[in-house]
Order: sequence, then structure tokens, then C-alpha cells
Amino acid sequence: MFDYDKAITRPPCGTFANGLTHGLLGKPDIDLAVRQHQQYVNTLRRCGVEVVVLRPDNDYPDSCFTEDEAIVTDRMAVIPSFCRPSRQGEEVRLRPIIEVFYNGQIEEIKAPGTLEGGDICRAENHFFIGISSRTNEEGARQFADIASKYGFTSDFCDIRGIEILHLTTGMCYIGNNTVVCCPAFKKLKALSSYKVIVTSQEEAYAANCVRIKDKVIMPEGFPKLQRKLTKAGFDVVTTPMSEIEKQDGGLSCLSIRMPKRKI
Ligand code: CIR
Repeated sequence: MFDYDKAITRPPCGTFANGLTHGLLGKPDIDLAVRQHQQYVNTLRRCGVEVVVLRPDNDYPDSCFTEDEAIVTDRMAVIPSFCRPSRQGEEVRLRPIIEVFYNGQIEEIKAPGTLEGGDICRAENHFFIGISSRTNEEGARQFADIASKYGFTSDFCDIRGIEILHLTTGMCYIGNNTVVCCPAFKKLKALSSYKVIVTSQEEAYAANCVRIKDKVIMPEGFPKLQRKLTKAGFDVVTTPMSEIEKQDGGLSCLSIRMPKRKI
């Protein structure tokens, strides 16, 4: 599942600092955010992925977080449904690009369902579906139904009592039946059959990493997790994320990773 072909990204735009954020880390430096995004794109390329870089879109301050705008697999693509007005419409702007690759196998989350791509975490033929402040039970149920139509199983992970934005903010699947997660997620029932690498509390942000082919990309500056992953046999590369973090974005949020199509 990590043999991605392409990734779709969009650089932070001029209105990036007006996006949604809990704001605890201060205002982002937009020029630095754009440079960090460029480094992220270069890292994806070094991992062997062809990267599509879209034009920045000032109408949508959070539009660099493309992960939220579509969920894609080798079998189908799903167009999500944003609940926050400032993000509603991002998925419409992205859809023509998804259609180029997924003509005929595009599904949609429909109102009153809401769902954002950041609440979907794939582990082989299984999906963890976060129920969060952005993804409601109806949206999660619709996604599970779509997934099952294409041969995937799924589990719901209710993270509403946890101070975290999306499911992928706090966990990722990196292969070999292994999940990386933040301390608050370690008791999630859905993880009970996985090998779980838990970050320390001060490194919780780094739980959002991305496996591409034989590499795991993680944010720069989290040495404890880097050591744990290396010790577990993963080939780790890092990239700076400080300005993206200020807008509540993690490493996975900056791209839609497209596996090779089998159909
Ligand atoms: C938002 O609050 O929607 C953005 N500022 C951050 C989105 C991060 N995306 C993600 O976790 N998948």
C-alpha cells in the first residue's frame, strides 16, 4: 500500500495565517511555511513519488492541507464533506484533478454526513475512521459503507473526548502491522491487534508521519521517536514542519498520496 505513484500538494497561500488553528503556537511565518512546503515536496520526490504541485489558493487559507480534500486508494476515491464554512468548497476545486485519475470510481460523503480526509487512516485493507470535531457519526458510517463496497474493513475511533484535531494528527500506520500514535491514543480499542509505537507526550506531534515506499518521513526535531523508529528497523527521513504545525497541520496533511491503480 505504500508504493505510491503520485502525490498532490498545494503550497501555503498568502492568506495561510487566517486559517483555522487553536493558535497556541503563534502566527506562522508565511515565507518560511512556503519554504518548508518546498522541502516537503522535495522529500516526497526523493522517496520516489511524482509530486503534483497545484497553485496556491488565497480563497481557502487551509487549502495546503490537501489530505483533507479527498481520500484515495488503488480502488476508489472519496470526496469528503467539510463542516467548517471556511473549508467548504476546497473539495470542489480539487475534484477535477481527482477525476482525471478516478473516472467512474468517485464516491461522495453526503450531508448530513461530515468527514475530512484527516480522519481516515488506512492500514492495508482496513480503515481506521476517526469520529472527531470535524467528522460526525453519519459521515463515518457513510465512509465505512463505501469502504466495504470496495473490499475494505473498518473500525470507528471516537476521539471527541481527546484534544486533538484529526485521527491522523495522533496516529499513522507505517507497515509491518505497526502503528505510531500519541499517548492519548494508545488505549484505542481499534489498535489492540497492532504493534504500537507510542511517542512521548512532548513529541506527540511527531505521531503524524508518512510511510512512502521503504521510507518513513517524520517531522524534524523529534529525536526520541526517530530513535525508536530506527531501532524498530524503519528507514527514517525528516523534514521541517514548524510553521505548518502552527496552523494545526501535520506531515500527512500536506499531501494526497496516490497508490498505483490496479483497476
Ligand atoms: C484545519 O484546522 O482545518 C487546518 N488548519 C489544519 C488541517 C490539518 N489537516 C489534517 O490534520 N489532516
